[in-house]
Amino acid sequence: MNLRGKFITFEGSEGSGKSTHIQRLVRRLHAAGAETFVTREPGGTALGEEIRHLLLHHRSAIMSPETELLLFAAARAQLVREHILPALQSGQVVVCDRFLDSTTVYQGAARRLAAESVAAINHFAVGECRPDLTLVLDVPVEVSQSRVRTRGDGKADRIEREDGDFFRRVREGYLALAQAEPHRLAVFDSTRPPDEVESAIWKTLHERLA
Ligand code: T5A
Repeated sequence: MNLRGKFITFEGSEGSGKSTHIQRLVRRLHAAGAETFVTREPGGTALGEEIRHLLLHHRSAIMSPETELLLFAAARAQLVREHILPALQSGQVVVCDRFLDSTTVYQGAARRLAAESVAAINHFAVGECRPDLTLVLDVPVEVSQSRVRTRGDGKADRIEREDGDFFRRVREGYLALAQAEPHRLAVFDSTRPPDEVESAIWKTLHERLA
């Protein structure tokens, strides 16, 4: 399988298993001889990590949805130009923990900002830089919340403090996106044992990107 210059993103609610499966996928990619560049959103650059802090841990909980949208877009615009495009051009496989679809779902479906405005800002931020494959890890809201609670640090960030209805809209938003773009997005039941999900992801990579 030649994955040179492919762009793979992971999406899903909090605690859905993105970090877990990124680590597992990268191990398999290295074993298969691929060079990888692994990053996350928001963040991945010095500037982006500062924006991440503002978004998730700013001492004031008050932030308008419009401000939130623009801050996520600003972090992403930097990450794309500083790291993602150069890595793709050099033939690395780029694996990113969240990308454009997070904004479509969290700021669009869940915060209910107008879909056209979200799409326009998304386009301005990344241009034509789009994932080749997006792996959506799906878990019910109750599972997501219980995994976040037992994660260890005991502290919920600004977005994790939203209520169950917000996260139901997040989940539905991802499932609707996957229906709208079935060629790019693949959904995995992430309540299944991690080994099983890992094998299903690897099989999908072969089927979609070989
Ligand atoms: N956001 C982000 C927006 O609103 N708009 C945007 O445009 C962007 C980019 C980012 C926040 O910002 C929002 C979304 C988020 O609220 P984050 O910290 O990057 O926050 O993302 P989180 O989703 O919160 O990351 P988490 O680390 O909480 O979740 P993961 O990475 O999905 O989950 P993971 O792998 O750490 O697993 C959580 C726990 O579940 C277990 C793991 O062992 C771990 O303990 N687990 C399983 N248990 C049983 N079975 C399985 N199959 C399991 N898989 C994992």
